[in-house]
Amino acid sequence: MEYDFQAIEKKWQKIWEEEKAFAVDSRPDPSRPEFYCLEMLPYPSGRLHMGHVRNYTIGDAVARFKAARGFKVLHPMGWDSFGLPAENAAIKRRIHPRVWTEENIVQMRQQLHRMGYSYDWDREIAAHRPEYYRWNQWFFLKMLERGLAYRANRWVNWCGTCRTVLANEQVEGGVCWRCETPVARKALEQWFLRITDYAEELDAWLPKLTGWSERVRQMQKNWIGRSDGALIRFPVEGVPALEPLEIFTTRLDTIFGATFCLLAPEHPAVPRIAIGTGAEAEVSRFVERMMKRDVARLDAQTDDKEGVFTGRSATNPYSGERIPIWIGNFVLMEYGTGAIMAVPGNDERDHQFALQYGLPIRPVVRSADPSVAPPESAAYTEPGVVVDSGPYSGMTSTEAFEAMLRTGEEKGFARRATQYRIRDWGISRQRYWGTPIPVIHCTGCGVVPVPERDLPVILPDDVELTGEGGSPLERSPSFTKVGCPRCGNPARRETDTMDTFFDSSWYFYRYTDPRNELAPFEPEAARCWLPIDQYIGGITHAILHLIYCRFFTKVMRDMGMVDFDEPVVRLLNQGMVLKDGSAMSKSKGNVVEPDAMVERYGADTCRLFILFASPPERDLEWNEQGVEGCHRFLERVWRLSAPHFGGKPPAPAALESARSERETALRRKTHQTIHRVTEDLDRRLHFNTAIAAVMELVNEASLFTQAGTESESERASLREALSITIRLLAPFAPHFAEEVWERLGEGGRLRTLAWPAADLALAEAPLVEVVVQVNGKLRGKVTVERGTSEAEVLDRARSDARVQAHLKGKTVAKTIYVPERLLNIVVRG
Ligand code: ANZ
Ligand code: ZN
Repeated sequence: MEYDFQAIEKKWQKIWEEEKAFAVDSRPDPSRPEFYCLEMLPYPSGRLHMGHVRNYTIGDAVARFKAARGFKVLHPMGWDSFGLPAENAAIKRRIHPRVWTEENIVQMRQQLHRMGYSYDWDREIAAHRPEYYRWNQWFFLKMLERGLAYRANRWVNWCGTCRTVLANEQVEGGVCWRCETPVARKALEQWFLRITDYAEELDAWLPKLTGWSERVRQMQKNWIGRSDGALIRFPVEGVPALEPLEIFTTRLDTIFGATFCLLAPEHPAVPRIAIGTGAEAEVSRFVERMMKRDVARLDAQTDDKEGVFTGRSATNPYSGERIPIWIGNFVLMEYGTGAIMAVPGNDERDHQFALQYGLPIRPVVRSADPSVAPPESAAYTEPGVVVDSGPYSGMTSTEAFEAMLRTGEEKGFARRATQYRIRDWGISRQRYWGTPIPVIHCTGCGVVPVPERDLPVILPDDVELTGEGGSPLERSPSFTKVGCPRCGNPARRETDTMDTFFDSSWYFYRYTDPRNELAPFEPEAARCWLPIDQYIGGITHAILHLIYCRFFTKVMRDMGMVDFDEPVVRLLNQGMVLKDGSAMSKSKGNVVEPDAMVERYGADTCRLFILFASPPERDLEWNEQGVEGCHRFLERVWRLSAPHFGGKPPAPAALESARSERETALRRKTHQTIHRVTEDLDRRLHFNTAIAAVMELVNEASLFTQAGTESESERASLREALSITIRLLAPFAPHFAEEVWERLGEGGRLRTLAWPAADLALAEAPLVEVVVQVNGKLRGKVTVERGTSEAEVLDRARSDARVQAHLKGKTVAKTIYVPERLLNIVVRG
């Protein structure tokens, strides 16, 4: 009897489908607590890759394990189906994005099906369908009402190849994240979401996300970039119409060392400041040149320092000193106030700038340790002791900061301020394949929201996609021409569509109530399932997606839609799948196709290999020998079980009479394995060690089988080992497990059976082996009962002949005892 994995996998997939095995309702069930297990939904490219397979295999093992542990598990799947690739395919192959996307979904659903994942397919959603994206539009309108969505003319990052605006997050090292074209800047009216309103809370909650890795929390912390400092006003000389220059600093303690001020090239004072100084021409040439850079240089550290003098001076409100105002390339308009005081003696960038233009350098903070000399040709950037700073001299940096702030607050030119590096989220895309932003532009009324009853604003079909310039929707008169909902006059529809990160910011709420036509979801349904108990996805989403969905949840909470603060309790970021040491990619030619692997070895083998080969957070090296090894393991379990197929399970009473040494040993191993696997899955999701434990049990069961079974109780102990093996394998190799289970005649579906419980009394090893050393060298071993005292172990050790030989004629100075492991006897003489 062969292990015919293809027939078996088909059979069980069909049964699960017919039995709607993984469908759940949202009615609370006191006997089964809810567990929401979620994997990040894929973009339907048309082909599942190994990264997906790993992500979803981990999720499926969690879902199946939790279900067996008595939870009612929500485990849904859907499609992040709006976005650029569909549009690019349309341009290249003249196929409508909808058709292309739907075809891809059919294919990928089929591939997921073949893997045997336990999804509740009745809850499937797809972002590009009007019944989904109408709720994107609804959320947008709610945010508009609450002042969280707004329009602004902003410098945006523009990718000339993709012909679209890029979010800062989509610019990587100055180039487009997708096509690597250098990013240019462009001024455009854009829609923004005021995520900065939540910056403080998004930051403050990070330490409470204890089910997230430190790494992801740190990445989010850096992205949010909270910075505590002060805003100081410097009056500008000679231009009475100009407001005092406000600067943001985290180092108020250094203000006596400010030898010039710097403005960002985009600073609003720049166009006027140089008027009448003679510096106008040079300033405007410089600014023009600067405007050609991309917007997203959040890390300007590496830029060469460049600047120009404006011809004007400002007054340091603390020292009364007049200092020149320059414009500098490394000052960002997007951060703080876009203006800084430069302290070249204590800030490295300012130091380089001062050297370049011969500006004075005056350190005002030194090390608190007087023997540490100030650096020769660099800034002393640490906090320390303040010097040459009038009444503040001699204070520590912290004391000086606080004292200066108090003075400045009293005199009205300083205030405490916190800045965040995170920017408002630009959601406008000049693209076709996305959610239309539901507003109408009317010459009389301005921006008018589409009334809720008119949702969804349907994406029109009659749009020619050429890949040339501008927004495709602009070219669809049937779409753009519309009556103003307020005054009825002819008006024009907004043609921007939404960033697809909008779609994925709340999709996991929709799964709880996917067919609701009156609301994005029923609060009851969301309350039943959310927050997500276990979320699994790639580390690439550590920042964007995972900040946006936290933001959405907080907005929904403030709208009264949910009553919790954070959407994800436990987060697992699985590692990558590598081949020959690098990520699988078409260009490297090292792609392993899931379909081919499933064809050759079966889904269960692939799943088992993926879970066994590496702990989930680590990278996994694809290795076909490893896959074969897993396949042979399943075959071995099959062969071990086959003689029991069709037989009758032994009566449980037979187990109770188990007496012989080998029976006890096997039963101990069986229950130890239950215990280990359960702990590994419950606590750490370490499938690899769990599977290794099952493999050990299978070894023992093989040896036991080889030696033959004589009594009824021996046969019962072996059957126990086998049936436990099958049950423990079920989350990893579910088709295989169900099939063997059925053939063993155990009755019922494995999937509906509770997880086995370890009998801890049986699992306990009654005897332990203690290594005995004399002066650190191995001299013997003694077998003692658990819990034996140190004195008794020493006694037993002394009675061992080899140990005795080494103790002869010496005195025991002391003993070091590691309970149940090791006894080291230290002797003298
Ligand atoms: C004077 C000073 C002296 C500063 C010193 C630092 C060290 P973080 O911690 O990142 O918030 N800064 C403020 N706005 C800026 C902008 N728009 N573009 C570039 N730099 C800007 O950094 C805050 C510090 O970065 C501020 O404190 C300011 O320089 C600079 F020894 O003020 B500091
Ligand atoms: Zn109007």
